[in-house]
Amino acid sequence: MTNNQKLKQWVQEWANWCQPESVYWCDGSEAENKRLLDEMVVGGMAVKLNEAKRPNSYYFQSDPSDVARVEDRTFICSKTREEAGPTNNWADPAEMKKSMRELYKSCMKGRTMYVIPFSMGPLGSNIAHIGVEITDSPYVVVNMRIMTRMGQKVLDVLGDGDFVPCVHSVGAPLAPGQEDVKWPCAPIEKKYITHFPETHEIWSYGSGYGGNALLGKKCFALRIASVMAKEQGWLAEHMLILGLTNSQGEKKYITAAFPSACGKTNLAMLIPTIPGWKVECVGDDISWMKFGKDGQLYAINPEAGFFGVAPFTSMDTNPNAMLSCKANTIFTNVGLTPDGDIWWEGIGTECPAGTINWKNKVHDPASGEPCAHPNARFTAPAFQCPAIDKDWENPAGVPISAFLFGGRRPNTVPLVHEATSWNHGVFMGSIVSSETTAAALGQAGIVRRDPFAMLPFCGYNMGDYFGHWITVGQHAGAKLPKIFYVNWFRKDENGKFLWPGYGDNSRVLAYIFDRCNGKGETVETAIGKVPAPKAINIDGLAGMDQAKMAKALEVTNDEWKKEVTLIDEHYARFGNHLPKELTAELDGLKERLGM
Ligand code: SAT
Ligand code: MN
Repeated sequence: MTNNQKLKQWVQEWANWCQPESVYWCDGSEAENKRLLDEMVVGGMAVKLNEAKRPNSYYFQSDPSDVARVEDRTFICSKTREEAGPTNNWADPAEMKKSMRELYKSCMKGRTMYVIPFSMGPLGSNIAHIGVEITDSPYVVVNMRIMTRMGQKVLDVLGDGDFVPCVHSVGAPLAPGQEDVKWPCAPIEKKYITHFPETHEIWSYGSGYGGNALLGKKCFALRIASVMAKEQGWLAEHMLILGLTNSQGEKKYITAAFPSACGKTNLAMLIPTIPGWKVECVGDDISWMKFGKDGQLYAINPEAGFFGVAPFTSMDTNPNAMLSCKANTIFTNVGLTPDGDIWWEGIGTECPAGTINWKNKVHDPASGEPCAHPNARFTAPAFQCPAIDKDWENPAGVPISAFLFGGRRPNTVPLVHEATSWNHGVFMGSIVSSETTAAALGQAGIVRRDPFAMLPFCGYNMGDYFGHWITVGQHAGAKLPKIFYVNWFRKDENGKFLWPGYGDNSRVLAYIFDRCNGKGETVETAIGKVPAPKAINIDGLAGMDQAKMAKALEVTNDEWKKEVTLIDEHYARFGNHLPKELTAELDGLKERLGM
């Protein structure tokens, strides 16, 4: 319970408006969790998995229309369109609130309104922040319990302090006697994921899925937090955090930002192939960073669980992720085997006959339809990861030595290169890109910019966000992390990957570690420092030789001249919001390329 008057009043007002059957304050206890899950099993929304195979774990199938974040229904409602910038959907805050209020009117009829107090980050950490989500979805409650610290203990820390109010409804009121469906949600044209940067509010309507509904994640920890970070002088980033220990036992922490489908979760939980080295996971998706008194940047993982893509996760590709979800896990839109366990494409075993697909039909491998939806997810507690770092919940955070940016590029971008200055590193972050691979995603071979991997997650004008990064570099007494750009996905002239990736990425991490200690030989190029020949350890790496390494590390001025044309186009979007420091970096690159 709480004496926070602002919170009580806010809950009361929304209860009056949404007209739920009852209001329930979540305490976060095991008993409460069990009760909600049991109720969903009885109601036909969830299946309890085989206790012997997958203890305390549950299976959900979403509505086929509600399977992923909906970026074209996501809005940044700042006062002006310019504040939202060229990369966000904008709507006028007053108008958006007016039309959404109509949608919310009586929208919880026949349902319970749950109040979820949650902390993003370890309770009481001075880098953490508290939010409260009201929702009519018990699925959201049980997921938020894994993904955040949640319940009474959060109210105790909150006291009468401030919180980020998050309003959520699946938008499916029940008339008296009306039977509920398995996955209530609203049609796409009624879905809204909206953010109000001036007032740090989040309103979400119509979807029950992932980042649309678990409002602590992308909505708060990235979109609203990026706004707070700019106001308050810190960083809220779409970055994994890993601890890297060398064979002498020395440890450094690194964060890394990649667009989707670049193996972020795999890198965060990597098992090194170089003897004696160790990678431990602090987080796989989001990093909040603040300067300590010593001038170091300290990072926390604001989340408490992994909301991971299931398909193609296996004991081969990511055993730590597989072991993280061996119990106490919620699975959404994967396959359900006849013996009450889960299955998905690429899990590493044959699909048992009679497995039910995510659309609740018996899976027919001959049909060409996948058994699991490509965006099927597991929600697993982070502490269950065998490679979890001992300091992953340290309220002080972990000190960051290096930032990595990267993307999926079959050409142009070398395996690793290093920024020559902070501003140069910000330039690297601002041009992060991936080349589209699947024709299904539109045209293949198109370079898409995803600056800092924040394109769908920056809560304000992206040009001003670049400016914030420049400002961070000017922090008095800062001991700034070194900045690197990696590309695991470069291909040779026959379309074969030049670098094996996965556990062998530890070889690149080891080089970066050495660079942070002032070791590791480099060669200057137009785009920054690349490793000298033999600076990356390829001992025992089958199929690799110095000639192939040279290809992986090659910087070709002709390719970069083409790239610069693309960067010019990309930068043009930001108009006078583009920091002059970045224009200067691009001019410097052009000059070095002889343009
Ligand atoms: O659905 S989430 O936003 O939580 C996951 C993702 O899309 O990256
Ligand atoms: Mn993400």
